[in-house]
Amino acid sequence: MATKAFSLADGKLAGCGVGQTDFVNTATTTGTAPDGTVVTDVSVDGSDPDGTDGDNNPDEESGTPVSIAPNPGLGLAKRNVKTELLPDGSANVTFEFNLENFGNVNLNNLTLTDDLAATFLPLVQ
Ligand SMILES: [Ca+2]
Ligand SMILES: [Ca+2]
Repeated sequence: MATKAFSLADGKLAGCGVGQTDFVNTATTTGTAPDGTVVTDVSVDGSDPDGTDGDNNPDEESGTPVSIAPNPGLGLAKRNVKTELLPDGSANVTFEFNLENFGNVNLNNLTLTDDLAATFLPLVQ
């Protein structure tokens, strides 16, 4: 038996399907004999292509489960979009906030707090 290990894009699963950490997947192999006969098989979960029955027939097919550990991550960026000086000496300041889920699970109960008073007091009205 010849065995060759393959990796998928250097082992990195892009995105990992945010909100999903459990997957089931099958692979397909195909080969062509010298007489042109094409043979193919769909994978069976485990390390033996013959499955567990030992009958020299690889007709078993089953998905291989993959579980990726939950890895929550959240990022926040804030920028000053515009600052307008008003005739009365006050200012209107417009901020933009961008939140990004950097993890592989959904996040609930998101909150965003910007304590303007901590920075601009006593300017905040
Ligand atoms: Ca078999
Ligand atoms: Ca098979």
